[in-house]
Amino acid sequence: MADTIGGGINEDGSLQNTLVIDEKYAESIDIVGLENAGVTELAINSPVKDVEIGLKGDVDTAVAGARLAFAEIVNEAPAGETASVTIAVTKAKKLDFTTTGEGATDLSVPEGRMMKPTITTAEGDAEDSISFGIASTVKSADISTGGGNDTIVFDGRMKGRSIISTGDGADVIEVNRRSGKGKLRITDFSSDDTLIVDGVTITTDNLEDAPKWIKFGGDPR
Ligand SMILES: [Ca+2]
Repeated sequence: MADTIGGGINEDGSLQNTLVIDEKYAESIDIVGLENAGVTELAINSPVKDVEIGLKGDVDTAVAGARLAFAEIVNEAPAGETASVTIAVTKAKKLDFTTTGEGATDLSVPEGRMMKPTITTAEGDAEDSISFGIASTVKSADISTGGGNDTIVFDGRMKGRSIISTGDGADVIEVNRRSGKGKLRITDFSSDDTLIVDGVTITTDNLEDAPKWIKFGGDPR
């Protein structure tokens, strides 16, 4: 059995962000509406598997606390809206973020370990922002941001091999690898895109200036 919990009700009666969790985990998550800040905070008190969060794009969501495994976050926001979510848990294993509609994504991971996440934002022209902060560790991420001018920032520790595809648009990828020996592959880096590594701007005109641990083009494996 699973419980469906609304993050709240809008003035027009529509349901805000929804949370679906197996009822055996119901006591593991506190849902705190931070009214003044306009944020729904999910406080994870003990490790939770298989939580599903549906983002409608109307209320920002913050997930904080203990470990998450196989969490599914679905951006259901309509075109023109942005689903904003901050994930600051100790460790998130195999997070699956997908966008079903045309809404934009603003995903921030300021801290904690993000292990093998798959993040897929809108295929269309939504302008997405994905950032991993200085207190975060990202290992072997698979990120695809589709059309639109997207921004992806890595400021923390990097491990494993991450693969990103930024699609059409003028995309900006900023990498300030704080520690770790993680590798990065950008599958579709084009003349519209900009890569900034430790303050050095790299375009298709000076790919040779990129560090060796950043590769371009399709995955040869
Ligand atoms: Ca793009």
